[in-house]
Amino acid sequence: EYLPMRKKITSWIKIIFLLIYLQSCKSTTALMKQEATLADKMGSKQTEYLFNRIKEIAKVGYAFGHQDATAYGMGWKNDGSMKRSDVHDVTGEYPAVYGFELGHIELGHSINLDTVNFELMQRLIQRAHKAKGIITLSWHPDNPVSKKSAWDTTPAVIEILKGGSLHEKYKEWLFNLANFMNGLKDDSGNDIPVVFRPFHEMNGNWFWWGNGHCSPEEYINLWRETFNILTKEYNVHNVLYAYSPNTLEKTEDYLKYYPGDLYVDILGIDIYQHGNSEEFINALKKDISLLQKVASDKNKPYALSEAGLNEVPIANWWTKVLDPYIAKSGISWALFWRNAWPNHYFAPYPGQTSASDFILFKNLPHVLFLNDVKKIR
Ligand code: BMA
Repeated sequence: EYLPMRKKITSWIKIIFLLIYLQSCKSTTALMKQEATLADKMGSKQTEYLFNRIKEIAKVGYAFGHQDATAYGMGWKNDGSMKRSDVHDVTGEYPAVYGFELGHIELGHSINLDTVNFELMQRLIQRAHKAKGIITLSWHPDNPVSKKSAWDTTPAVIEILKGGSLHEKYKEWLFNLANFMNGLKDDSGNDIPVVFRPFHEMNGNWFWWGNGHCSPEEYINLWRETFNILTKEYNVHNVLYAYSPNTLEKTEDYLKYYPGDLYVDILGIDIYQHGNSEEFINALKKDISLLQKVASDKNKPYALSEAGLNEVPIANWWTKVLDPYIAKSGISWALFWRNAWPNHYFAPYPGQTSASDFILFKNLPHVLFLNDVKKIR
C-alpha cells in the first residue's frame, strides 16, 4: 500500500504514542498490584487468589455467612457423616462464608470450646473450600494467666508478649494453632486459604485482650508478635488477617487498636442488634460509613465480620431491618453467629419466625450464597 511520506511519519508518531501509553498502563497495573499485596509477604498464591476474590465479591454484592453452619444446627449435630446446615434446610442453598472457631486449639484439645471436633472442622473446611466457599476463623483462647475462659479478664497480654513470663507458653499455643492452619490442604495438597480474625472486639471490655485489660500499645504488640511468629517462625502462609472491632461508641475508636496496614488484610466490624431495630439501623449506618472511609483510605476490603439478632423474633428482619442498610455498602460479606441452642441462634431453621423472609432475602440479587460466589473467580 502506498502512503505519502507525511502520512507515514504521522502513523509512526501515533504508534510511538500508543506504545508509550500501553507501557504506562502496564506500570499502573503493576503499581496497583503492589498496593494490594498481602500482609504476609510470603502468602501462598491460593491466599492471594482468595484475597482477590474477596475484593471481586464486593463488586457484585455481599456474601452470606454463618458460623458453624455445617457443624450443627437447631436440634442436630454433625457426627461427620452429615451434609446439613440450618440455612440449607430453609433455603435449599448453602452459605457462601463459613465461620469456624479455634478456641482451645491452643491447649492441644481435640474439640473446641463449643464441642466441635477439630478434625471434623478440618473436613468441613475442606468441603466448603472445594465448593468455592470462603472460610473465616475466630479464636476465643483461654486466659493464659488464670487458665479460665476468654471472658476472664485477669490481665494477661503483658505476660505473653516478648519478655513476659508466659511468652514461651504463648509460643506453644501458637505452635498448636499453626499446626491447624498448616494442616488445611485440598485434595491435591494445595493450601486452603482462610481469613483469620484473632483478638476481635478488642474495644469492648469482655475479653482478656479487650479495652481496660491491656493498653492499645500492648494490644498492637500482641497482634504483631502473633503475626510474626505465625508467618516467620511457624511458616503459616495460608492466612489473611482481619481486624475486627465491635460496634463503636466514637468513630475515632476504630483505629485505636489498629496494628498497622502491614499486619492487616481485611477490615471488619461486629455489629449485633441488642435493642430495638432503630438503634441497630443507626449503628449499621454509622459504623459502615466509617468502615467505608477507613477502607478506602487504606485500599483494603471490608466486611461485617459478625452480626445478628438473637432468635430473630422479627418476621421481616432480613429484608427490612438488615439488608437495606448493608446492600451496596461495599462489604464483601456478613457473617451471622451460630445456631447453638433454642435461646442462642442467629439464622433461621425450618418453621422459625423469620424463615420465609429469609428466603426472600436469599433471592435478592446482591445477596450471595454458595452458588453465587462460586461464579466469582
Ligand atoms: C459466643 C457464644 C459462646 C461461644 C463463643 C465462641 O458468642 O456463642 O457460646 O462459646 O461465641 O464460639
